[in-house]
Amino acid sequence: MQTSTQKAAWHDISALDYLPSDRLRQLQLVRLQTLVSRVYDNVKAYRDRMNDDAVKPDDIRTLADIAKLPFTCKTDLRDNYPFGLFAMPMEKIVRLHASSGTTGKPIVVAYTQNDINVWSQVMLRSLVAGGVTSKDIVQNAYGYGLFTGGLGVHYGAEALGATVVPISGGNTDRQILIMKDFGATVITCTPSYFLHLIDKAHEMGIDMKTLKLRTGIFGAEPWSEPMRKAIEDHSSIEAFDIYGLSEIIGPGVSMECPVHKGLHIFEDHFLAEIIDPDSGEVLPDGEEGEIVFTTLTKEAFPVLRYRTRDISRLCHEKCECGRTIVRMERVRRRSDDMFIIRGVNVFPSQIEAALLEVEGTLPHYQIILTRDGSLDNMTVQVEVTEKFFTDEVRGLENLRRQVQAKIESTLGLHVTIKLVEPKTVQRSEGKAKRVQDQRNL
Ligand code: DLL
Repeated sequence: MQTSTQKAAWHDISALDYLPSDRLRQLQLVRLQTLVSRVYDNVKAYRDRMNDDAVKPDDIRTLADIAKLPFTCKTDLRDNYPFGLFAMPMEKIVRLHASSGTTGKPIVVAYTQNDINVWSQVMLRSLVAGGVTSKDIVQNAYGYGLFTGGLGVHYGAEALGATVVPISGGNTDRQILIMKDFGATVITCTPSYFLHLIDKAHEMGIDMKTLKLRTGIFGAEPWSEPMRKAIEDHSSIEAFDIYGLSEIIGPGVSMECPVHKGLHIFEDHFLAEIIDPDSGEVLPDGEEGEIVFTTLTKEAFPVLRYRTRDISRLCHEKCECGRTIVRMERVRRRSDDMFIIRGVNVFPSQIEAALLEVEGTLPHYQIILTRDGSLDNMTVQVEVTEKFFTDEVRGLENLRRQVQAKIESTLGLHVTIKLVEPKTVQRSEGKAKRVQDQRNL
């Protein structure tokens, strides 16, 4: 049974989501000033950059003064691989994680015991926002290991007093059996992996709707409203979006509440700005741009104005749920997932949205880019429902034309559509890889 002290503890922690905004701003300013002095004193790379820009810790007098500080980019982290940006000696560091990225060396991130506590707390607040309680059984299918997903969710769920099933990713048949036999009420994994779990359950003759699962906490990759609908239509769960990145802490930077109108950023720990990705200029509230975070409380691996490459916008209006902390719009794309084909900028999310509007398609697709002489070609392989696949050829051809027309009108580009049988597009146990660029650019 949960004791009254534990109960008070999670209520107290979650109360930070409802701080009056003047108190929150005050807290952020004090934390920002402390952080800037600390990185200036302890991390040579930050001190050098600030000296180059002629800015000193004392110049930070208001929150808006953050704009005087230099940005940090992924390349700065790579240049200081592995431990160059740590602000604490190794004896104070209790955990390392790493994110592989697509090219080059991984990014290594570090945590002190205090950082782990902060991480557990923001994850606890995330789970509370998703309606999870100590009575829940959380099947945690995010990967355990250097990836932050598994252990991040694990510690938050334990701090809340929920029962964690640390199953990690993969072994899909076993996931379904455990889900059923243990009576899991919450599933945490990437949204694409959950779609795979739905298919697998179906194959095993198990209807997801008859299980006890009622909540899904999905993140680590972009997903869309049609994907939420597909998930909710095939199970009895309410699907929540959770966002985060290793460089900032891992999962638990922001999380949806039951209103599902954006993700609340735990801004007493992570100060967010939106900038124009080209000029670096800070944009006003409500405008779309690249989201930049400053970690206000991290000890081992603090970051100043980290450029995430994720595109979003901020909304400071109070949410219907009563939380006062700022919301970010769900991340549908990254500025660097964009590919250019025949001079046109394309984001995979545009293709996903267009194809899911056509009835008969499934949210499993892959985009293949090839080059024939000097001409670039784009092929979209998309799975269609069993019903369409067994239908007469005319029906299938009709569907192919509809998908093609939808994508071509969205992008203004010719595209080849290949409709494929259900379960033929490669599934991932973690983040889905949507684009295969075979052009050798
Ligand atoms: O993916 C942390 C995480 C684990 C978040 C579990 C949520 C759940 P990284 O591997 O460092 O960390 O990847 C971070 O993934 O910059 C985004 O581009 C993308 N991403 C993460 N969450 C979302 C989301 C984890 N909810 C990168 N929607 C980020 C869209 C997301 N993209």
